[in-house]
Amino acid sequence: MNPLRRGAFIVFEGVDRTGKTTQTRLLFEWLIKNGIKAKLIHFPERSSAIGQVINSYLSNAQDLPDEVIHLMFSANRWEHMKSIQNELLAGTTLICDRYAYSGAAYTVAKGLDFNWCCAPDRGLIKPDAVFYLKAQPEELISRGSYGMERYEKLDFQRKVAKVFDKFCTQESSYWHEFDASQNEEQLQKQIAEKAEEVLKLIPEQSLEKLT
Ligand code: Z5A
Ligand code: MG
Repeated sequence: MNPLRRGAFIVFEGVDRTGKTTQTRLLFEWLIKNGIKAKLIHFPERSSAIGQVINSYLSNAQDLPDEVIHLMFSANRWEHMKSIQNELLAGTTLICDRYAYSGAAYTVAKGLDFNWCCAPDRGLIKPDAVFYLKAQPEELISRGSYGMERYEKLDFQRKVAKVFDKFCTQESSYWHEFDASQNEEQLQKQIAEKAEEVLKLIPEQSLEKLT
């Protein structure tokens, strides 16, 4: 591979249980099998000091004002920005399980202003592509009952879905929607095809920032 060629930054988004973690892993394995240098990352990244606060908030061990936890999710992305940039420039394709769009979607669903929610993430590295796994939250119930984490309630997930839909319409140049109600293999095949298209375009694209 051309050493000057940077890696692609591909983000997966969608409500709970749409299969993001499953599909990021399958895409990662497909890339490696096809000789592409790749790495899996995810947000929240729970191991840092900020990540541990997020973890205790999500597991209901700690309460925080909505604004504070929102800023912590964003700070958790910012603390990994330098390493993300370095990896991409070194030619590693990053497959990322949730990103800034989850940040906005979950806080807007609580009733906070959309623009206020997007503001702290402005300046983060913009993904080359967002793969939006979409299914009605009702359909996803069959994948097991909701767990104990804070946001795992149907009416809340419906509100979150509306914000993802808004992003998908607004950012249509790099958002790609997939029907998450399909089986894992069908979905993986479509995702791999789209990833191949995205990877072909990378040499022509410099890294951009979220605005
Ligand atoms: N959050 C936030 O508020 N602000 C932010 O800035 C960020 C996140 C970044 C934790 O996220 C919470 O943080 C999340 C949003 C909030 N809260 N909620 N809700 P997380 O990413 O750690 O959440 P998670 O615990 O990994 O769940 P998930 O991501 O929602 O699930 P998923 O990754 O989309 O699904 P999965 O784990 O791949 O699959 C779920 C199950 O379905 C599993 O049993 C699979 O075997 C099955 N599955 C997967 N695919 C299929 C298909 N195609 N058919 C049938 N069954 C399937
Ligand atoms: Mg997941």
